[in-house]
Amino acid sequence: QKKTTLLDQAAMGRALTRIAHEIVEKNKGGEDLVLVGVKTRGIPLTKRLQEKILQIEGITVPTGELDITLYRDDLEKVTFNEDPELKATKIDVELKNKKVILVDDVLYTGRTVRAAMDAVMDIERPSQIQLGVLVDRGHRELPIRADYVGKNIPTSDQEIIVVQLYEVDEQDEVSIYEK
Ligand code: 3GP
Ligand code: 5GP
Ligand code: MG
Repeated sequence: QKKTTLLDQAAMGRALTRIAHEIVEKNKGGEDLVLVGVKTRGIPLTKRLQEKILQIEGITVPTGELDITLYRDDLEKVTFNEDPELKATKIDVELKNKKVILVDDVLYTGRTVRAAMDAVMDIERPSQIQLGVLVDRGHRELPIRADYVGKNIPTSDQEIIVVQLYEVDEQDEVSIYEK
């Protein structure tokens, strides 16, 4: 059941605007960037960042998609050593000598990001891979960290973060639930 709203529409918008500024600052404009979204909700997030970077810098950063899914039939079940698998890729731009920014809604164990990095490396070797997430909920099982974070939300194993984006869920909201 729901506990609290952590980001409303306005706060989510501000967090993404800040991340877009951080991306262009760190990458000195963003000419050689590619934004790659991870499956469902990472994809609308890449489109929103693309639009914000266009407003800030006047350039359209190309985007791509990865479908990486953990075959967890029950998300509530405690799972160990399960690695997510790459199901599909849609990246129509050259990645060679580009800086790839992976984008996902939630960073948790880091296993999805590890699989995403493998998938990108299998396509072509970019000059750099960076990571942006809307929410970092902690509990890493791999030495992975995000370069851009919308909000750090320390969670217990009993809690899940529900991310709703209007492109998918008809509203923008991040909230915390108790299992
Ligand atoms: P997403 O496809 O937008 O990332 O995994 C399917 C959906 O379930 C995900 O949406 C994610 O938001 C949601 N979800 C909630 N809790 C979990 C979790 O603990 N693990 C995974 N893999 N997904 C979760
Ligand atoms: P990881 O692979 O880091 O354990 O989990 C990251 C992936 O699982 C992300 O794609 C994210 O969507 C999903 N995920 C993990 N935990 C949560 C959570 O609490 N809430 C949501 N919405 N997604 C989660
Ligand atoms: Mg996700």
